[in-house]
Amino acid sequence: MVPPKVDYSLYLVTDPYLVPNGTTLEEQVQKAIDGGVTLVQLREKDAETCDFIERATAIHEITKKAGIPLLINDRVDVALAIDAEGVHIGQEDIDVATARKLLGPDKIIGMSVSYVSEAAKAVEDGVDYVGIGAIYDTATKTPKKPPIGINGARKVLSYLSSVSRYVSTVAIGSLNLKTVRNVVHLSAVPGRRLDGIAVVSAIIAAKDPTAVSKELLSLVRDPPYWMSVIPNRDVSSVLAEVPTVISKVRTETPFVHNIINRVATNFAANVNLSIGSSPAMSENVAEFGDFAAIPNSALLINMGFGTDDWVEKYLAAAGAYAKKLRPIVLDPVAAGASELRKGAVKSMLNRSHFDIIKGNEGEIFSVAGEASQMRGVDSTSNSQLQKKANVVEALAAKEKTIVVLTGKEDVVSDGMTTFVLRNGHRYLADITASGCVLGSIIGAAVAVSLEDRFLAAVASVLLYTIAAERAAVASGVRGPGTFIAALIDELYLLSNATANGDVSWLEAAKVE
Ligand code: 3NM
Ligand code: MG
Repeated sequence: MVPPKVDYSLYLVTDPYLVPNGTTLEEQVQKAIDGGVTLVQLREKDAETCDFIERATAIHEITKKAGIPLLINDRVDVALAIDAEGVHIGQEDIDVATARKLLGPDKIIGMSVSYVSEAAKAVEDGVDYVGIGAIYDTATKTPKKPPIGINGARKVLSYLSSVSRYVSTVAIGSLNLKTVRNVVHLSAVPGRRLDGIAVVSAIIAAKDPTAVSKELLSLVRDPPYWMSVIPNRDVSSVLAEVPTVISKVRTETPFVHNIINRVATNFAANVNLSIGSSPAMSENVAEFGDFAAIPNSALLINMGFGTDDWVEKYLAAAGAYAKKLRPIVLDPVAAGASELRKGAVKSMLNRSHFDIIKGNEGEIFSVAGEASQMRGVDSTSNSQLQKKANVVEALAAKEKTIVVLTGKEDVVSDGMTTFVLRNGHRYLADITASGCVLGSIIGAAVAVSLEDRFLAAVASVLLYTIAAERAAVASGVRGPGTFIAALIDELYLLSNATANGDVSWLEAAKVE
């Protein structure tokens, strides 16, 4: 007999201690099932065997009526006693072979894994699914290992995609309304994604388990806007749309919330104004939610200053914008320069999605976990450029983002299409914060072009680098100081010209 295909989308794991006062575990489970839970695991760490069996019988009545499987945590004997559909076992519990012998071939056996090595063993032992975690620290269970983050889940999925037998997967550990979307969709690798999520407190402790379950299920099933990439793009069709984005910035006045270092603040605000966008420079968590609720808003996180609470602050801001489905640009300033910065970038990528990541070669290579090729090498040789393009494209695909690598040549990729842009001027390297303010322009552009973030990135880079070329030869420009003023002027002039239908400046674009 072929076992029925199990739906792992929303897997409820129970905990008797987290049930709110005035209700029962049984009632909470019923309400959760009403909201769409597809699988239940009864987890009773302290119950006497007779009580465990009694409760399992009651819960099994509920799950049978709903037509969904009930698994028992750890206790194969309890599973046998009530003829449950399977068991979930931990790394330190009964071995899979013994469990399989006792339960037979048709029961579901799942196991907790944190690493590829544990997943490999579980696959070899013949489990039906693995619970990958803990993704994040959780108050529900004292962790034996450090949390593995989205990247840890990605590694296990990547391994499982190479295995011939299909082993199902759920992620566990602080999965809730805030974390589920990123964990499920960002962890996906080519040809493989999580089959679902396992949740304890977010459902069991909820006042309204039905509503929470419904919402969690849609977060698991419906891919967010940033999962779609436009295929088959060519240079001329993207270039043709550049003026639209630049005009829209002027006509729609997007709100760009810059969390940016002090060195760049004034320059960035002036640059935002010059192209028609409306800047705000706020680091006060209390107003992030209000800003994110502004239509046409975008957030720029520029990691220029490594202050004590920076990651928490950035993540609070990112969470506020993600909740409103507004775009977030990350500028991982000096990402590889210290252990502090490397760790900060890692935490950010494990906790948030970014719509566009912009940095120079050293920064982008560090974010991608690649050794930078910068020092002592001619980075403009063809093989070096090819390597850069490969790193940018792979990072964009992995993080479901647009990556902009700035330098003598700028490289932009959505993970599928990669452009090399060759405009710009040497003076950009002679002034401070020239990279930072490009982030502010990208913020404005992506705010009005959420459906095409690659275009927003290309339009931003072209506007900025062509403005720099023109500013460098503008009358009165004698060096970096006068160049800054002329750059702001040129951005202003080009933006206005574009909005008035004059796009002749774009003929200078060098894109391939
Ligand atoms: N197992 P919550 S984490 C039961 O890492 C359990 O294997 C974990 O609870 C593992 O959804 C966990 O409330 C608790 O964070 C998850
Ligand atoms: Mg266990």
